[in-house]
Amino acid sequence: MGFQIERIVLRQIRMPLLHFFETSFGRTYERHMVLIEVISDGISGWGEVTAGENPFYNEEWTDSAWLIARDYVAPRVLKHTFDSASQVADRTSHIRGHHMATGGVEVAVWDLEARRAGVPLAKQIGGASRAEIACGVSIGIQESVPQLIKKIETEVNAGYQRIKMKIKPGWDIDVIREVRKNFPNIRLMADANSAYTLNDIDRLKCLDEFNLMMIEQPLAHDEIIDHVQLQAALKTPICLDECIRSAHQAEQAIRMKACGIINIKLGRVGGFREAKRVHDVAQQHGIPVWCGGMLESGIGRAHNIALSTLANFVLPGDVSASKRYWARDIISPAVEVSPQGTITVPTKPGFGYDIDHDFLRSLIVREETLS
Ligand code: OSB
Ligand code: MG
Repeated sequence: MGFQIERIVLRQIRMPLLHFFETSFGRTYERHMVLIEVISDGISGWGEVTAGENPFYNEEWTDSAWLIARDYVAPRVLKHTFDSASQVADRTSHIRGHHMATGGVEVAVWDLEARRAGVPLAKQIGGASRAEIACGVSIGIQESVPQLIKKIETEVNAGYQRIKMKIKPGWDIDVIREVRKNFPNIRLMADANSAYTLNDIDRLKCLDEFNLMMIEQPLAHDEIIDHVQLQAALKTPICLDECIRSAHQAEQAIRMKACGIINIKLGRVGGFREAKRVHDVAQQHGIPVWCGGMLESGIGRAHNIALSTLANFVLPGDVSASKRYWARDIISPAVEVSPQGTITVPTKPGFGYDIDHDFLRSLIVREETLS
């Protein structure tokens, strides 16, 4: 049965992080995220735009996402009759880039569809292949090596199944060597967020000795071919993050042997429809995937949990407990991780957590209703 979206509410919220998060492209102290509520027949679906505060991870940021969602996505989605949420992406496929803004609306409609059907979002997207998902953590660049060692120890003791550390030129070989000395057997990986070029090939080859599970996005954010050359020179598998914005690019990267693993982020590929396609193409080629994170609030986190239940999400993702980021999350209960490093997939309809509306209201920076 078809449905129409009668109203879309955009809300920008501000959430200070408990600890700053530093990558090769900069530090984040607080998040400004755009939340999307889509309403049909008195039922609401919720989504989160995963863009950062600045156009440094990709071209999007909070303000661009607000404008794209308001002026280009909402008019194409409002009052249109959809037979299924998988059709939403077609309405915005003429927009170049801005996948996080379009994806924020798309995932909200999937949540709405799941609630209308009375089923968990994980089931609605064709996942639910597992009742719990495996969790890793992403640890930012720290002020000192001892501080990094301490953080890793905390997370290993909490049960997380793999540790990802951020690297950049000058915070790489010597730091990883120190980490390996302290933790010889943990599942460890490094994420460069595009901080290197092919001129650094010898430096990157040095990382082979540390038995890393993978090196994530070492080279330019839009450069698949250079990764082919680097992968041929490395024993460690390359995992692509920034480079993979569509299933087509995933297939090209895999066929060219630019990577052995793919990190799938809902926002980066524009929502569940394309994320499922990336997942499927990787699965057909025997390439494992895992779910990346963008320092999401509980709403984006819940969507990531649902995504992680697709069958080929066989590696621990960057989906971790709410309390690692926030003094208080906007969902209830907060996302919790077991001592075995797993999150139990919720079984309620939709994304499966309650929204703490009073708390959410207190975080709002701006709000606009479109109908
Ligand atoms: O490259 O995976 C990344 C955070 C912001 C931007 C890019 C990335 C990240 C993370 C954090 O690694 C993942 C998380 O804990 O949400
Ligand atoms: Mg990354």
